[in-house]
Amino acid sequence: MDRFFPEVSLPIAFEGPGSDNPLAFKWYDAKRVVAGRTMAEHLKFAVSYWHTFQGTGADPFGGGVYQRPWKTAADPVQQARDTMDAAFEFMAKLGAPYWCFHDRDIAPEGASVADSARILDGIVKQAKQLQKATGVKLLWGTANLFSHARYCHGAATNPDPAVFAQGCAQVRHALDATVELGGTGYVFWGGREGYSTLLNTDMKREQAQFARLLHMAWDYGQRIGFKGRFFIEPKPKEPSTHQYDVDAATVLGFLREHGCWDFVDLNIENNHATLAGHTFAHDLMVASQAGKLGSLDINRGNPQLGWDTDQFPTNVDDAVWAMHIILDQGGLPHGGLNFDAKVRRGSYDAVDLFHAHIGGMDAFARGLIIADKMRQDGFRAKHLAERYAGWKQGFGAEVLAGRVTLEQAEAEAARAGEPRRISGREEFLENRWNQYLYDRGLH
Ligand code: XUL
Ligand code: CO
Repeated sequence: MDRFFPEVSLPIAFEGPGSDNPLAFKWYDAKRVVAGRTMAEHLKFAVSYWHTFQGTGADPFGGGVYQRPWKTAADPVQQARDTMDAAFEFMAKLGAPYWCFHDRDIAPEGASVADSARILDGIVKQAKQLQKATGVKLLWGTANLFSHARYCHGAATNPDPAVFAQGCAQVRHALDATVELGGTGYVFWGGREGYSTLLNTDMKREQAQFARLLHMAWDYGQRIGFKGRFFIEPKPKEPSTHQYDVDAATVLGFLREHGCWDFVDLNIENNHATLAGHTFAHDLMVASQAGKLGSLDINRGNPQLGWDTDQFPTNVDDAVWAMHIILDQGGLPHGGLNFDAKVRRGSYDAVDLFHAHIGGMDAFARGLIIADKMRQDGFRAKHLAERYAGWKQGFGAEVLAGRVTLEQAEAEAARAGEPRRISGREEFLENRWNQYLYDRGLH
């Protein structure tokens, strides 16, 4: 298997934090046990097919710049086959346990609905064989309902039911592919499920249409034996001016309103959370506290640019928060850590793809080690327990149990007098946080 990446030999090995080898892991040691499970069990990394193998380096100011050896065949189906071979060669050499795809990343669209389904089925057969040969598994699948011109005004939320039907056809076959390849999740990211102006848009109607698609897809999934979960991936804007799935809290409200609570969890993406004006940790926490954190897209944004830059996750701070929240909720039974990240336009070489993924895997492995240590020490839990101790007994506990009226609370205020001011200790906690990250030599 040295057809597309001859410069890297199989597989990338763990060499530890002292290693200078750029093609070795410094922290990610698949077999190492942390918090009772191996790193491989905690860190279900997934390579995103669209960025890593179909990315061209194009941006709004210029077209593609990469020259990928798997994209030379003139026939689009042959090119798709070569790309699939390249993908599994890369993932096997990297030691990535999972992958994720959109239908149109892996197979080109055909001349008709039936033709597209036939092409996709052929590529899925090839992928299944490659999964078997390499041991790389599918984390989740999805349908691209945003690139084709017909989806300009949305897919499920389109004013034209004929476009809705086209979207359904794609979702059906993408679900078939996900089941065939053993995926444990299926993602709905609403690329153009939003609007540009209220002058031509009925938001309530459009959101009801999207809910119908979810119900129809879940019903179909159950009939074909899909054992995983649906994930909605929130994002506030881009490409739509206003996207309906703004952030975790908005999607949770949508799920409750439209009867989708029981079968849809959330896939939280770092760069989408920051576009919504939150931190990654905020949206992860909102989803997790609702019991709805299903999976993560772990890229990062860029504070200077302010759009969806989808950079590789080298920020250990974000990784610590993510792994802390995941450990607190006991893992991600159906989801994992999808990169959804692309190398920069100027990172032309295939070896840059290795550097990018190795760095991301190491950042999250470090995040796991540090979060585990914080949790063992009770760093956050102890502070929270102390801070909210007043609500555990006496007046606080009575209020929460619903046994106190507004007048009784007033009587308590009069009795107890002016409360003592209690510091939130924010700077102290930030210093401690940095000690865990930088000073304690955690290996
Ligand atoms: C786009 C994005 C998508 C989804 C899957 O911003 O994040 O790639 O992850 O459709
Ligand atoms: Co994403």
